[in-house]
Amino acid sequence: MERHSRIYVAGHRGLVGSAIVRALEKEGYHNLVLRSRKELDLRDSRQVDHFFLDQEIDYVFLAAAKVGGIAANNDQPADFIRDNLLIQTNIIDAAYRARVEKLLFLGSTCIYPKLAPQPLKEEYLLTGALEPTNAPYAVAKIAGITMCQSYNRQYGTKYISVMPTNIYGPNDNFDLYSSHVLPALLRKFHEAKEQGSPFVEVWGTGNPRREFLHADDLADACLFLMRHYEGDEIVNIGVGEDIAIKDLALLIRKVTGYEGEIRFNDAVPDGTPRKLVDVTKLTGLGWRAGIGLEDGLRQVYADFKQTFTVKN
Ligand code: GFB
Repeated sequence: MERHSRIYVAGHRGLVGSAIVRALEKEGYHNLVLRSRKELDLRDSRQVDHFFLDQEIDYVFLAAAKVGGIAANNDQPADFIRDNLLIQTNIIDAAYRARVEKLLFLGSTCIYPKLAPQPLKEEYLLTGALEPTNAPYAVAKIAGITMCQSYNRQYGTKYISVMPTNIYGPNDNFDLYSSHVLPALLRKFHEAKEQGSPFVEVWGTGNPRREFLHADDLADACLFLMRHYEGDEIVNIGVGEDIAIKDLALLIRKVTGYEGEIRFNDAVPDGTPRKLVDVTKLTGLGWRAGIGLEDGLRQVYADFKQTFTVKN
């Protein structure tokens, strides 16, 4: 990637896309092409084709997706599989026809089998049954990976696919129904402290383990891989350490300064018991995460307190 390359970041207002834009701008890439959802509906193939033929894009970071936490995934399976298949298919195909130089596709660690051995190695893809709460999302992401590999094989494109673990950071979704666990708990503990509530409800048993990577680290890894990796094989992006949800809740209680009780609601599903990625391949290529969880949480909490307002 040259400093003047035309770089399209799909999904630039989201948690991941906005972090990629920050990282690109910080490193002097000044020819970014960005379109809001209103300006370009990525689910519409005609709009996407026209955009690519018109814009002469050199590089694509495909961070646009319909995403959500366990409840949203579980309740809206059709929306998750349809929107993600449409968005990624339209972009991957239009990018090929517009002769884009290179494309980076963002997947997710939920593509791995529910009960795969831990840590999750890249080769475990398609070796077992998926976690049912997010299988439609995972199947769409697996289709995206296979599309990238197939276009490389048949058309000689340079498409790479990366599998980030659970991401957190600025511009996250803090809606209590559709968000992921970390922003949900930050908001719940913050509001419980403000309102003097005696307890905070944490979904599930608290036993599942998750790995959390700051979006700025993820963006840095994406730029690194865009510049230094070429190949069909997927690459995990993570920190190599995980934490039980119950310990995450304790850490967030500490960061927010809340002193009340934590109650677990095991009527809500736990989802996958554990999702820790093996980052051997990525560290072998020369990249390592730099932001520790507690530091990252403090930073996101400070940002949340300044910027968050309840809509409606
Ligand atoms: O982050 P999360 O929604 O998604 O939930 P997944 C992780 C764990 O935290 C689950 C528990 O065991 C939840 O039950 N949890 C506890 C909570 N309290 C809360 C809460 O207040 N809100 C939420 N959301 N969870 C998603 C997938 O799986 O992860 C997506 O559905 C995607 O497809 C994404 O892969 C990264 O980690 O279970």
